[in-house]
Amino acid sequence: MRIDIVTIFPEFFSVLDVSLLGKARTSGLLDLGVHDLRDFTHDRHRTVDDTPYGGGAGMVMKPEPWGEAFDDILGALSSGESAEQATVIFPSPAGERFTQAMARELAEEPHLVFGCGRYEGIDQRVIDYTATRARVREISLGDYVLNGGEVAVMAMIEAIGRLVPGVVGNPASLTEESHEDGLLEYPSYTKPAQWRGLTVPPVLTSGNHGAIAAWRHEQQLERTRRVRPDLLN
Ligand code: 6GU
Repeated sequence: MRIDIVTIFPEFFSVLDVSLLGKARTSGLLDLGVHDLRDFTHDRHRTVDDTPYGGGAGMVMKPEPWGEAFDDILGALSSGESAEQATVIFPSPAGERFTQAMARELAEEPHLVFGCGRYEGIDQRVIDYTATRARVREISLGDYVLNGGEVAVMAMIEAIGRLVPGVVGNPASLTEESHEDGLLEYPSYTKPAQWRGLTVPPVLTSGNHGAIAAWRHEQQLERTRRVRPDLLN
């Protein structure tokens, strides 16, 4: 999978060098390009924002640098790929809600491009124009506001990247996670069996695999009812 990120904070994404995603990059499973939006400006101050038409608080990101950045990324596609095969994602608290199902869907895509907005947002024409060249989605992490899209994109890339075949060594560990079956995960335990006066639930050391599976499912239901009843309808 090819991933391009456009941002005014490219150094933010250096953490993608480490851990599982870092390994996936080294092995070629993930091909990541981070682009500095300011490299597509032409003025001395490398300006990326301006005051909003119609007035109001804050600044809006100017369309021209975004246009040039996407021309560069979508115009220089590898042989065989056309711009329509790219999915451009704009992280935004005004977008559709990011879910595990969406992560699974996006993990199938050959090319994702993330446009990280800052300030009060990006000039709407950037989104409208890009939608004439590629599939565009505006996606939100949840109902709260971040200063910019960078942290949200990091979360999305981690959720999507781990679902790309080969990135996670043991595929079984992907299906036994919270949200994969619509329920929260059951609690986990390891050795020692006794720790600070707390014991491991006896069923887990019983060797009875049917009883263990039943107990884990009951724990999933109980936890989900208690903290996320909205998942149960
Ligand atoms: Cl994707 N971006 C920003 N700026 N804030 C958010 C968000 C995204 N998701 C939740 N809050």
